[in-house]
Order: sequence, then C-alpha cells, then structure tokens
Amino acid sequence: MRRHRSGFTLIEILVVVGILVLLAAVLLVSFGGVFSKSKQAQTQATIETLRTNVESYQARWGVPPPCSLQELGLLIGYPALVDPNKDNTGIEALVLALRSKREQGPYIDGPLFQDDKRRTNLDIDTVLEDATTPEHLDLEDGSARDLFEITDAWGNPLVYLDIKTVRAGNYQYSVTLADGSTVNINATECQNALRHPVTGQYPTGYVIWSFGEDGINQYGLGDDITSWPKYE
Ligand SMILES: [Ca+2]
Ligand SMILES: [Ca+2]
Ligand SMILES: [Ca+2]
Repeated sequence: MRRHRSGFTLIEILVVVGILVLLAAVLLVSFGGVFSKSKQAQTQATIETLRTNVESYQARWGVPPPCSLQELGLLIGYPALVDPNKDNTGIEALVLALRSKREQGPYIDGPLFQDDKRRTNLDIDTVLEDATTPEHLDLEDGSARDLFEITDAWGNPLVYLDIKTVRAGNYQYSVTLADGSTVNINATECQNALRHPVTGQYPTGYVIWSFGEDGINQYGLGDDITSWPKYE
C-alpha cells in the first residue's frame, strides 16, 4: 500500500526558498537602480536650479560669479572677504555671490538654499569674525557668517569654477567630502577633462559638477553629473 504523502519534501522546500531568494534579489537590484537614478535626477535638478540662478546673475553682472572669495569681495565692495581655507572654495564663492542683494539679487533659489539636506558647511568655515559684512550680502542671523556649500544627493559638495579661472589654471581648490575626507582639484587635469575631445573648446562661462554616485572626482567624466553637456 502506498504511504499517504503529507507536507513537502526537503527538495521542494529548497526549490521554493531558492525561488524566493532569487525574486528578492531581483527586486532589490531593480529598486536599488531606481533609488540611484532618483538621486542622479535630484542632483541634476539641483545643478539646473543653480544654472538658472547663475544665468540671472550673469544677466545683471555681465559675467558669471567668480569662483574665488577674494575676487568676489573686490567685485561686491567687500574687500575684507578672504578665504579661510582652500576647501570647497568655488561653491562657497558661488553661494555667497548668488545671495548678494546687489543688482536685483539675491539670485539663489530660496527653497534650495533653505533645504539643509542640500546646504552644508562641511569644512566648518566662516567669513572673518571682525569684518563688517555689508548688508547686501544677506548673511542672516544665526548662520550669518557660515561659508555654505550646496551638496549633491549623496551629501558631497558640488564643484563650481568659472572658465576664466580654469583657463588660467593657477588656483588651489580642494573638496571636503561628506565622510570628512578631502580631495584636491588638479588644475591641469581639470583643463584636460573640461576641453572637448574633438573641438578643444571649454564649456561656456562656468562649470558646476557633482562627483556622482561613486563620490570620486572625474572632472565631469564617468558618472559625474554636470552643468554642461557631457562628452561621453
Ligand atoms: Ca572653505
Ligand atoms: Ca564651507
Ligand atoms: Ca564620479
């Protein structure tokens, strides 16, 4: 007489578990992809907002904001403005320039600047304590003297350079990342990467880029996210 079979055999259970594990892996991978894509899109949107802000500034001043705090200080009638360090210097100058109320400013997008997920001060620096800051710089109470950066969706500061400075190649610029480490922007490597591989032309006016998901600076190549049309 055949024994009545009850429940599942070990093989059957293993097969079912295997299928479930496979399904979970597929779901995880596809959700991971969606998540990373949304961070890329978010970062691209932040750069686009900044681009719009820079265009408004440029329409009033004739040139994009300088990427040096000293140069910005001279331009906006605040010669006491000096760079306390070389960390995040370009994006700090950009934020400060876009916050200026001069010539129909401020130019920076309010929500972008007020969103603490995208506004940080990773190198914890400030404008000189003893300097009398001009009213048009709009340095509000509390965070008044912080030299802010705008970050990408992974928490790393965006890089900002005006093309005049890129061409001259005599600047010092390092980036403090979200994990506290610091990487240098190499002026020559930057020139090589920013020039179009066929025409040799630089992007017009200025560049803003994010290091992308890998957090590694590729000067706008690889997975970096850029304000100019990518070369690859
Ligand atoms: Ca700094
Ligand atoms: Ca800073
Ligand atoms: Ca990268």
